[in-house]
Amino acid sequence: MKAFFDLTGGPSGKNPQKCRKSSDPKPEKNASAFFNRTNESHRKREGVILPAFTSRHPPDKESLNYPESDIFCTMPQEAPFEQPGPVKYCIFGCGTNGYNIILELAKEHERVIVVDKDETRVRHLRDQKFDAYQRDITSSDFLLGLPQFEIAFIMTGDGDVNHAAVLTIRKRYPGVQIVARSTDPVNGQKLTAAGADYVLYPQEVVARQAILQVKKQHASRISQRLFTLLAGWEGTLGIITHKNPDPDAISSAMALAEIAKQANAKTLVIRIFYEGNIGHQENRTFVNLLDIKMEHLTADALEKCTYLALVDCSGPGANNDVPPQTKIHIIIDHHREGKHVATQNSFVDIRPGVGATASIMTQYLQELDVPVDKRVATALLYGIRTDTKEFKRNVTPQDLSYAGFLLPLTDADLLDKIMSPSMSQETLDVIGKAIHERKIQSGYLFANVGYVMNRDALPQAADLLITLEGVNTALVYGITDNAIVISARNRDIRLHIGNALSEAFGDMGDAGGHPNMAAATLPLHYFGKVEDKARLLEIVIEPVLKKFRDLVGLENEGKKNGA
Ligand SMILES: [Mn+2]
Repeated sequence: MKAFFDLTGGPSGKNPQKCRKSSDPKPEKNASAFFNRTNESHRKREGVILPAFTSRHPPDKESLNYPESDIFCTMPQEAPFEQPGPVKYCIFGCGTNGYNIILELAKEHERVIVVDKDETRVRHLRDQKFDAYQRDITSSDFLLGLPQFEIAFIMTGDGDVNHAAVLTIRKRYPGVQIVARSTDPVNGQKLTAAGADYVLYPQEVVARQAILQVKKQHASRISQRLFTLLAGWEGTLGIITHKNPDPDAISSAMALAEIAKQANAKTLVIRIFYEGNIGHQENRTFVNLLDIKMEHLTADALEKCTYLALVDCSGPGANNDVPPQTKIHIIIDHHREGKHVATQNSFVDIRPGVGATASIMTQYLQELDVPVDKRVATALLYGIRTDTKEFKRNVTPQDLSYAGFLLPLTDADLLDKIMSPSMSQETLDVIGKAIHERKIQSGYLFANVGYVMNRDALPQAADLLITLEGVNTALVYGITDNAIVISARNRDIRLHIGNALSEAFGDMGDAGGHPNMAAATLPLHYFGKVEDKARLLEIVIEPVLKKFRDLVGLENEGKKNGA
């Protein structure tokens, strides 16, 4: 379990930003202002701007597929007819790629002019009523006589030719948006340096499109599989979250329950289970406000379930106390270090690339067209936000797109209430005690908070103490009914606090985390039977912490200083 995130409560409630806050508007490009003015004067003169390409003869595609690198150098001819008003798009190089762009734009009734070096090709284009010009785009004056455009596609198959064209266009029209076709990454860099706004790799576009489509299809298939599976079940489905569940786990369980209800309202009873506790006040507020029915997982309850599903953890025993050999029917998760046991006929969907299980669950809801009520949408959005640290950690475009799908379905007031929960008396006491009891040695802060009912106060105390001047690493520790709990924060880049805790305490219990935040839970049975908890902490904590001090070199330093 070393690889898991802060075991003492996951994301700490550090005033998350309001999600409805939109980003600042982007400054407009100066080009549009320039072209708008031109538009106006044209409109005044010509009255109406005719839509381009409303009726076209089917073009003869074959005749246009000439090699793109032959460069003709004849005198530029004028276009056969003039179109009123400014031209929006200009396509330079009309091989297969350029030609397809023209066709796509024509479908959207966009105004397009075409420039190519090949006389025959230009003639064919004109025959199809395209506004085509013959130019050698490597010459410095190829823009002469061309109507103005706002967007340039430079599409020849020759990287150097495209590079020369980008330079010329950028020099003449600083505000024009330039899309340039690249032949290889080095050429791509040259095009960007020359002023291309967007560099296009046709091979990459094909690959990306193919993968996107396949993934879409796959998502729809597995969603159907899950639905069919649930529809055929009879009995009780137990949905189990990971230990001390966070909003990602809880909201994912809710979403799976919704899907199960939709698939099978008649013969399937759905129960949601958790272990540990829901301690962090934000998480408690979350469960209370959203009225989520969750039960403590017991061996008895486990036995009563006909089917078991795990969400936000990758298998029995992975951050949950489900016995490792238990048959699990559904596993949906996004953790990297999953060690799931593949069992026959079970449904496993683990996507380590995705920022939150809630994102995966949102996709299921979307794919299956399951109605998403306000509670579920609010929970899922909150789950995605907390698991991605407000869209800052492990976030993928999918997470953002699912968050975007959920946003209009959520209850903004509810979200507000969840995110600004009141602090419990105990948390305040623990923080107070941590401040009072702090001891600092060479940038390390240690704070003993004694007995705590709720371990989630610890990371909050550590979050606060790490901000203290002169402190690089903060360890806050205390004792609960069954374990010694340590929460650590670190901002010394030379130290990986997760690895340090794992190394010092890994053999006594669960310990580990990230370079900057980590936690340890050391079960009391490891230290033998002692009745008085506070006394036990006193007895064991010094030898326990000594292991850490030795590891980071604090113990020797103490001796040196003492000597
Ligand atoms: Mn998660």
